[in-house]
Amino acid sequence: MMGRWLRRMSPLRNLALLVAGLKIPFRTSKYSIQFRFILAMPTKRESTTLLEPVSAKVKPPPLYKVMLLNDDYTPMEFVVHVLKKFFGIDEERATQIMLKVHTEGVGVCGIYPKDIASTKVEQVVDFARQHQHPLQCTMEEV
Ligand code: TYC
Repeated sequence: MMGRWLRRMSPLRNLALLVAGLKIPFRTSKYSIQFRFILAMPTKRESTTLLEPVSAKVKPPPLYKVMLLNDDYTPMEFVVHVLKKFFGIDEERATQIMLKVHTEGVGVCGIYPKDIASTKVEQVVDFARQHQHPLQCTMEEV
């Protein structure tokens, strides 16, 4: 009996709650409306969930190291040029990395988010092929 009355009154009740939540400041000529949170007992027809807990677990994006591989044909000067042009490395550091690759077989040029790393790999391989060098560049998650 009371439940049916409450349900029938529901739109009115919601309006009353909304008006109760309005705030009209005195000193301005124009009205501004602010909505406050209203704690209300939900009726049967309304959703009972007002606020849901939100998961705040946000992982940083995975990083990838971009590497050069050694081969017997690509000129040393070309590798140094690639390191300077695509990875912003200065001459001295580029020479060190090139020699590391030459002696150890592999060396890291930089560490980037996935899409940047794959763009670097593509740019280096394209550039090497344009100059007919077999230089290999690859990436691997850190
Ligand atoms: N090994 C090459 C040479 O002797 C030089 C080289 C260095 C090639 C690094 C590739 O990633 C490389 N000319």
